[in-house]
Amino acid sequence: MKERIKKLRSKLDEEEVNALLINNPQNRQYLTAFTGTAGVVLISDNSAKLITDFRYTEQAEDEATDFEIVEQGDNKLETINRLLQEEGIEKLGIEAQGISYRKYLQYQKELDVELVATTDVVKSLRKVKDKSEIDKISQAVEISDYAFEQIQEQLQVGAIEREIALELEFAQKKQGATKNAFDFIVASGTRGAMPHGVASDKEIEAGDLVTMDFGCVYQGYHSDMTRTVMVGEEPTAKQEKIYNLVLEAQQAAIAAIEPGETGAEVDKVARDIIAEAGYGANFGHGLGHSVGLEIHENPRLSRKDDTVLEAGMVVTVEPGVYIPDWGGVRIEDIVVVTDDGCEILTDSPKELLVLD
Ligand SMILES: [Mn+2]
Repeated sequence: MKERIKKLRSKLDEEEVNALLINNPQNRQYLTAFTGTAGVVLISDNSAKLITDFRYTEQAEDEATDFEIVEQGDNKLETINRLLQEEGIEKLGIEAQGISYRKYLQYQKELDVELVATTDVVKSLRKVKDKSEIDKISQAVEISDYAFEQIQEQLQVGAIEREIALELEFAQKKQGATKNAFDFIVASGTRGAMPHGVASDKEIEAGDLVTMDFGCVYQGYHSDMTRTVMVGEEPTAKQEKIYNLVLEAQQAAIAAIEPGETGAEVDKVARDIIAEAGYGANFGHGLGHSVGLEIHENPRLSRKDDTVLEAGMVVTVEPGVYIPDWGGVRIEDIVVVTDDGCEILTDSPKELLVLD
C-alpha cells in the first residue's frame, strides 16, 4: 500500500490541494486494504489516516497497517475537521463522484477548509493492476471457469433459466466466491436477443442457444465471463454461422491487444469483422471494459475510448450479435495486457458446445 500512497501524494500538487479525502468504498479499499464498509481516508504529504467508527477500528488496525487509524467521535465531520486543523490543511480535495450533494453541503458548513472537487484521482491509479490484483482477478476467473464446467450437466431441455443462474451462484460460492459480480444473464432462445436478459422463468427448449453471462467477487476483485451454448439439438446453419462470426471477432480482437493500441482500435477490429458479415447493426454495445474492484472500470474497449492500453490493464473482450425474434450469441473472456500482447485468463472452451 506504501507505493499506492506515494503515487497518490504525487497527485496533490497537480490537483492544487494540501490533502485528499476519499469516500468511495473501492478507492478506500484500494488505498488501505481495509475491507470494512465504513470509513474515509485522509491523505496529505505528511500523513495517511483512516477514519472509521467503533465497529471497525480493530479490523482497520489489522488490515490497514500503513495507516494511522482514527476512531471517529459522535460527529464524524467534527473529527475530520479537527484532523484538518491539526495539519493546517487549507485546500482539501474531495471526490466529485464520491459524495452526495447533501454531504457536500454538510462538508461546506462543518469543515473550515476550501473544498476542491477532484475527478478520478484514485481511479486513474487503479487502471493498471499490480501483481497482487491480477492474482486475485485470476482466482475469481478460475472460480467462474469451475462454475461453467459444473453447469454443463444441468443445461438441458426443461431447465429453467433462473435455476441455471442459481446453480452458477452456488458453484461459485462453494469455491470461495463471496458475492455475485452482478445479476446473472441467462438468456435462451429468442431471449438471447436481449444483451442484458437477466435469468427469467423461461424453460430452455431443444434447439435454443443459451447465453450465460456471470461472474463473482473474490477478495474484492471481480470476474466476468460469457459463454453461449446449444442445448438439445445440433445447431442450424445460421446458429453455427453467427456463433463462428462472434468467435472470429473475439479472437481477432484479443490478438490485436497490446500496449500502445487504444481501446477504440481494438473495438474496431471486432466491429469491422461483424459489420463486414452484415451484422454491424446487431452489435450495439462496446467490446469490453476493465475489471477490478468494480465490475465496470475504465478504460473501456469502445469506440469512445482513446485510452492507450498499458501492460497490467485487465479488460473483458465480449463481442455479441443480437437478432430480434431469433436470439443472440456473446462470448466473453478476461485478458491482462502484457508487455508484448495479452494473456487470456479465462480458461473455458470456446468451441460451440452442444449439450443435452
Ligand atoms: Mn462484461
